[in-house]
Amino acid sequence: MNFIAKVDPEIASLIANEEARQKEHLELIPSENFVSPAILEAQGSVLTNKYAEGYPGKKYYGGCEFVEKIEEIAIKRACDLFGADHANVQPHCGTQANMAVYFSFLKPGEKIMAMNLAHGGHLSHGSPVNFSGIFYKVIPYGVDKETEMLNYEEIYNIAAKEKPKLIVAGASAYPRFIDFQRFKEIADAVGAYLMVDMAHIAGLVAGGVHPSPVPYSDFVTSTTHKTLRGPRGAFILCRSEYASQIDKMVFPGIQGGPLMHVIAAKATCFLLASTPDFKEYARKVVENAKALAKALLERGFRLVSGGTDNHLILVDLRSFNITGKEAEKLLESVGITVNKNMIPYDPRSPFITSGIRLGTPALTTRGMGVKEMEEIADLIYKTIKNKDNPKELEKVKDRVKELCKGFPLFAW
Ligand code: DSN
Repeated sequence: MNFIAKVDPEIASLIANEEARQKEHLELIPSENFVSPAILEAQGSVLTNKYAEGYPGKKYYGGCEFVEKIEEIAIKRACDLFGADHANVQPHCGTQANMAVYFSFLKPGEKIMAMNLAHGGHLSHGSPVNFSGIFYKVIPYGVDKETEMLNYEEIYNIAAKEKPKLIVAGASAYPRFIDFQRFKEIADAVGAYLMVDMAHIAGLVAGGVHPSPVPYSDFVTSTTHKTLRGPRGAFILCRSEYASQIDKMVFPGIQGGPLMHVIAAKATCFLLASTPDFKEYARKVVENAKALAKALLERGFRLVSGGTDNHLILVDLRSFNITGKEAEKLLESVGITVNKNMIPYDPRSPFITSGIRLGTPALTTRGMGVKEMEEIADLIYKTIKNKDNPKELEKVKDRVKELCKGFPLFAW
C-alpha cells in the first residue's frame, strides 16, 4: 500500500478503512469470502497491462505468449476440477456468464423458466429489472409454501405446460441441496436446455459436499469469488458441442478484452480448490452452517425450510418483531455483517424484508468452527433481543471485537 498512499492518499485511506472493517467484523454474507494472498497477488499483477482479445492460439494482439499460457492453464484446471468438457474463463461476472448462455441459444422473446427471485433466485434469472427479464419471456417457479423447498413435481407441471426453451436451476438464497438429476429429467421431458448457475455452491461442489450439476447440465455458469474463494469473476462450463457458440458469444459477442490478471487469479483459485485442504474447508463450511442453524433454532429463530444443507441460512425474523432491514442495520452496529433478504411468500417488500441471509464461507476461512458458530448465534440473539438496550449492545460489540482478534485475517 506504499505507492497508493503516496499517489492517492484519499483512496488509500478508504482501502485501509475497509481492511480494518473486514478484520473487525463478523462477515456472515454467504456470497462473500476472503481470498488468499496468492489470489491477491495475481490480481494485482502486471497482467492488468495486457490486451488479449480472442482465445489461446487465436489472439488478436501481439505479445500474448505468456497470457495465452495462463488462460490455457485456467481452462484446463476448470475442466479438471469440475469434470467438464469445455470452460470459458473470460466472463467478468456471473450475470455476463448467464447472458452469454442465453444469447447463444435463445432468441429475444423465447421462454426461460427459472427460480423466482422472491423465493431465492437471482436477478439474472429473469427479473423484470434485469436484461434477462426484459429480453425473454420468464416463467418463474418457486418453493413449496409448506416445506419451503423446491417441489420437483410442481416444476415439472409448469415446464410441461409452458414448454420453456431453457430451464435455469440454481439460487442465491436457497439453503437446501438442489437435485440436478431431477432438473435434467424435467428438461429432457419438455425438450428444454438445462443451465445450472452454481455460483453460490461452486466451492461446495469442488469440495465434494454438494452434488455436482456438471453431469446433468448443458451449461453450468458460476462466479469464482463465493464459496470457491477466488477472485471476483466468473466462468462457464459446457459440453463440447456448445463450446464454439459459447466462446463466440463471450468474445466478441458481449465482452471485449479479457481481464488477464483476473484469469490468472482464477487459475490459482482452481488449483487451490483441487487440494485436500480445500475439501476440508468445504466440509467445515457446511458443518459450521449446520451448527449455526441449530444454535439459532435453539434460541427460537424460525429458519426457512427448517435448516440447511449448504453454506447458507435464511432466517425468518417475524416472531422477533423486527424487519430484515432493521436487523441488518442493528447487527452492523455491533460488528456483525449480514444482508436483509426476502423469505418465500414474504409479505414485505425487497427493501424491507422479513428475513436475513447468513452464511459461513468467510468465517470458516478465518478458522472459526462449531464453537464460534454457537457463540455467534447467541450474539445475534442478544443483539435482536436487546435492540433498545444500548448497554447490552455495547457488550455484544466488545465480544465481537474480541472474537475477531482471536482469528486474525491478513496475517501474512
Ligand atoms: N449478489 C450475489 C449474492 O449476494 O448472492 C449474487 O450475485
